[in-house]
Amino acid sequence: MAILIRGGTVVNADASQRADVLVEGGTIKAVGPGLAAPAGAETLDAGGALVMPGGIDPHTHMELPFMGTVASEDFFSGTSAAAAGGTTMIIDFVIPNPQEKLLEAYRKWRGWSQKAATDYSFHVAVTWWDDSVPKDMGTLVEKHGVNSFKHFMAYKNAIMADDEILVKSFLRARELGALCTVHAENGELVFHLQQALLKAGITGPEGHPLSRPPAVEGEAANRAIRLAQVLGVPLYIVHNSCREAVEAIARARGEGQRVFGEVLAGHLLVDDSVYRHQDFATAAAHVMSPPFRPKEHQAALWRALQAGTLQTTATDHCCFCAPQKAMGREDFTRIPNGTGGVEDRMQVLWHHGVNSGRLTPNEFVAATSANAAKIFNIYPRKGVVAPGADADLVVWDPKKTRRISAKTHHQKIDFNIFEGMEVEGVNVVTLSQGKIVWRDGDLRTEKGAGRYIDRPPFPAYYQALLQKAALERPAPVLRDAAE
Ligand code: URQ
Ligand code: ZN
Ligand code: ZN
Repeated sequence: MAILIRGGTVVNADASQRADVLVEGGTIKAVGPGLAAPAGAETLDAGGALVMPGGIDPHTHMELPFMGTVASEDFFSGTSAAAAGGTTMIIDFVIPNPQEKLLEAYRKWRGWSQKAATDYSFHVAVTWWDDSVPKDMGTLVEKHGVNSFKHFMAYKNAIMADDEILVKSFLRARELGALCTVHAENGELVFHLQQALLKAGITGPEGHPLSRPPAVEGEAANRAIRLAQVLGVPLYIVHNSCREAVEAIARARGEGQRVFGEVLAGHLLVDDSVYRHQDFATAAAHVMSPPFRPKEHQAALWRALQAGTLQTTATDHCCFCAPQKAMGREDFTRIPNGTGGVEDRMQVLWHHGVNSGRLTPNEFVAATSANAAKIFNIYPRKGVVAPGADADLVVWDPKKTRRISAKTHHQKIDFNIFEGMEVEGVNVVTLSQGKIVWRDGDLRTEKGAGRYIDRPPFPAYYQALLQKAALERPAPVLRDAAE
């Protein structure tokens, strides 16, 4: 059925305009003033509200098996909670166990995600290497719409990719026209610091940030950037949490290297005092990696988002409830890493980003939707209110308020890292594929309605650019050898 959203202001990453929006059959049919409602169409009066692209969260982990347990949020409840907060698409992660074939892991995750309520896609992690891995990477790109491969530089003795794997995988991704992404923490240093802290008798959650100081993240971010530079591949660094990582990205981008950066809503707003909470459950609930940082890092992250050094925002939504977190009661290295936020991202970023004057509404759309769509090559299907785009939209009331709480959120987790936060500016309606899935507190998502979204490899010009650059200006190490 057609829906005509009347009287709103359409806000895209590039511009805003007073316009009606006509959606039908899951896509946007028309955007413009004074649109006529087709016979039988439902009319939504947006009267003064904003109409924006639905949020895209490029970093979630629904029902992730991790650290001896499984994340409590599943693909249906998580995409439903996301819709309640204005996010209409997630990019989740297939994370093969070492020795697990990438294609088998991909099929397993596709099975789990059948229940998703809104659209989704997958990054695939390269956590080990043998001859099957580059083959499966090729099949995933050529046949399954995967255009991004993740590398955890942390989590030694589990899913950590060492430099050998990084080099082999980055080169294979380049052949395929896929984007390399990294979790940038030096896993060897984390392991050493964890053992030293435990030996010194520090076993509580306060040990978590001590084992992963900003230098551990800054080193890995810079190493990944240099590897990408020498190998001639673009790079996307997930969940940058500290000044050191942002400085590494700013330097590389300033030298013309194609490096993208993501920041989590949590890292922009929550600081490391949470780990010194007397109550184990509260401190443990905030254990995620990289950890929440001292306040000065938040200012650096906001500046980087404003400056365009960081392009996307995400949540790393990876939920574990109190009994699961208690697995690390005697040893902080056993606390499952992860926090929630997929329902709150858009609203906390509007309140602390736009209401504070840090971001314009257009920059908000770029940071919460359009940039992720462009970087992961699904724009303008996603990330814009324009004819032909998927009808994933929010009607946003900048004056409506919400008090965030685990007591009222839709996320399947017994804790909220933004507990008690008052925000002004919320989605009053969310549409997914042209259907109303959220309206004034009424969540109407349907299990299985979500679609898997193919993400094509990057256009040929990407490869041409890379090859041209490599030919014209051999990587430094080759140039030195040539001289
Ligand atoms: O590292 C990640 O991104 C996953 C395993 C979620 N957990 C976390 O602490 N960030
Ligand atoms: Zn990570
Ligand atoms: Zn993650």
